[in-house]
Amino acid sequence: MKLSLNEFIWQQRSDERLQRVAPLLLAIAQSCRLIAGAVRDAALNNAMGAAGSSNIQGEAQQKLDVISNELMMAETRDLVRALASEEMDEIVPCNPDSDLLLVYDPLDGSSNLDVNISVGSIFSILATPEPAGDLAAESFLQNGRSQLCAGYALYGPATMLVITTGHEVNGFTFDEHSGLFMLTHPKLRIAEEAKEFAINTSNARHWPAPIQRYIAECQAGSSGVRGRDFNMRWVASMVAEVHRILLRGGVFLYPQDSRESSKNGKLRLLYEASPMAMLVEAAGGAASTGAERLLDVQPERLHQRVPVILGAMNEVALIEGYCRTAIAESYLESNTLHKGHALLETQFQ
Ligand code: AHM
Ligand code: MG
Repeated sequence: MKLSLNEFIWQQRSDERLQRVAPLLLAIAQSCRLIAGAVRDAALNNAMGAAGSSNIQGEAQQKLDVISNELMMAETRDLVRALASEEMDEIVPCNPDSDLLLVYDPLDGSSNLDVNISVGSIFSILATPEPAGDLAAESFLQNGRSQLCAGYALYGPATMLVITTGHEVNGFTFDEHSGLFMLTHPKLRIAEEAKEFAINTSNARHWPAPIQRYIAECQAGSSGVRGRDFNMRWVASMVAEVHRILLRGGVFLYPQDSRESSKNGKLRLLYEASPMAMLVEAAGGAASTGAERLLDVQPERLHQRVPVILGAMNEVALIEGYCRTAIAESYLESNTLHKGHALLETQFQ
């Protein structure tokens, strides 16, 4: 017999983090259920297309971005001290009695909406650093190791909720008949070796040399140094890519590149990279910027971007090795401490 999310939480009484976030997690699950419905029925409800507004990064918001953001906020605001979202410039103060913070991307991959390809929601739950009183955006600037719980909902052929509190990753499938999320994918694990890589190769000419080297070696397959063939996938929905990696392995890269607009990559640290890194590590994989473990990155701004390399442990280690070799070579060439640090910060951060 499959457990519902409620029953699972009840069964995991010794997981203190899970118990602490349980009411909020159930509210997030409810909002994901509502977002799934909004996505499914959007064309019927005149909810497709641009909202006519843009977010803090200047990206055009879709109507569904705005709807999803409001659904997540409405369901969770009584249970958190404050929340922050990809779709809102500033944090939103909520219940002063709560000791939890929620940061989320309500609808990731929304450029895929018009073509009916999988999208998702990503969330991260943090503890408030201050026991009481007002909060500032700085309260959210905690590294990924501080997350109490992270997860995503995938709106694909089935709606799924995948969560972790750090020690294992569990996947729940939404059952339309009962209206419950049921545990269908317990204890997901990522194989150490990978047969698939995912990266937007249209950016190849802008990538740093270590990323170009790694992808060229994968593409060379059995006739190159890797001695075996790799497959490639790119959905352009991070939730769908991470979900595939949790289920059948592989590696995902969204590196920084040489263009000013992408010098820290595309993905945002607090509500995209950090929660996915927590999930991937809890499933036995690894997540890195190329220069350091993703969960160690100290956020400086709410909406900051970060390079992302995540998935199979051995592949991530190999890419990190290439990045470190390049950093060391540049450092030796430059012959000055200053340039070495600058390279570390700008090229591989
Ligand atoms: P979004 O938050 O504006 O949807 O952007 C994030 C998405 C990720 O889901 C995905 O990995 C990436 O952008 C796809 O980027 P690209 O357009 O380069 O394919
Ligand atoms: Mg996003």
